[in-house]
Amino acid sequence: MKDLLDLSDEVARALAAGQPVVALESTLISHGMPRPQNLQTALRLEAEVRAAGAVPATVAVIGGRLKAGLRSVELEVLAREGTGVHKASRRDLPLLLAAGETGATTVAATMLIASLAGIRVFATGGIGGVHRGAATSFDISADLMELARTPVAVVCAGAKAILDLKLTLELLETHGVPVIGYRTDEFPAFYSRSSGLPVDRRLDSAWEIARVLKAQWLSGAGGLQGGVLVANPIPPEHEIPHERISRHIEQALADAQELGIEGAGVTPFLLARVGELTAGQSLAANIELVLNNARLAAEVACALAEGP
Ligand code: PSU
Ligand code: MN
Repeated sequence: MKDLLDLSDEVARALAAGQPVVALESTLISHGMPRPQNLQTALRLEAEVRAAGAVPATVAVIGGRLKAGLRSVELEVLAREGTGVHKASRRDLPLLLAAGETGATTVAATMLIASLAGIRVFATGGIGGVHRGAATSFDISADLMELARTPVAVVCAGAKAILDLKLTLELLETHGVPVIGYRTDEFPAFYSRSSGLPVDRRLDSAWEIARVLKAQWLSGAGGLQGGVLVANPIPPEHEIPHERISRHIEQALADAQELGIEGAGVTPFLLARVGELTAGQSLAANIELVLNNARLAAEVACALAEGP
């Protein structure tokens, strides 16, 4: 698949020189946020990574090529087309490549492409997980299976309460994915800092996180292959407390069910609906938490690049 991968010049140079690089996903641009905040956020994310001393590599599939590091016109296309471009998870990649099509990559597909490129650290907003009612719907995000198999650290603000967070953590444990809480003992719930559910280990510095990544991939353990989840709570000043957001989430879930929304459409629908119901407050929180994740990811990438 490496033959199908294009790195931007900047990303290629940084990787060759062993400099820190942070992957960014593109589904959050096309399917996760409305215009015009989506493009603004994509650009701010890249700036945030640079300000922290790393090189950003936004990932997507453009015209049947895997890309790490997008040109601004490519970012603009994803932002403008929105849900008109494919939402590309692992299973979609061969289909888009064969057809020469364009797709915005989810956490799963971004991890896979980052790993092919040799990028070890990736910042997103929230990961996909086990949906509520998965016992009958079987709706479990491919993000979890990718975390099980692909050696990339994913910095996120936890997972949204549109999901079943307890089952999401159960499945991560089953698949051997360590869950680190950055300056927290609790797995954060995206808009809210707490979920009442514990992380596997609290760590208070990027340096300590980098040490776990080295242990995971390089240690005497022979190199474990999977990913690591780094959960970074939304900054307190931008948090929407659980009591305030939960009724909107319940409403959005009920609407999705009534409209019969299924499969890959579920997460984008719920995000957009919660955005409407909170009159944009959830979007503002979403933007702040993803910027916060880009900063931490860049710090971790810098610590990782510093060697032993
Ligand atoms: N969660 C968010 N915002 C997002 C997504 C998840 O808060 O934009 C996107 C990510 O790209 C994630 C995908 O990988 O949704 C998960 O989709 P699904 O549940 O269909 O696997
Ligand atoms: Mn799904």
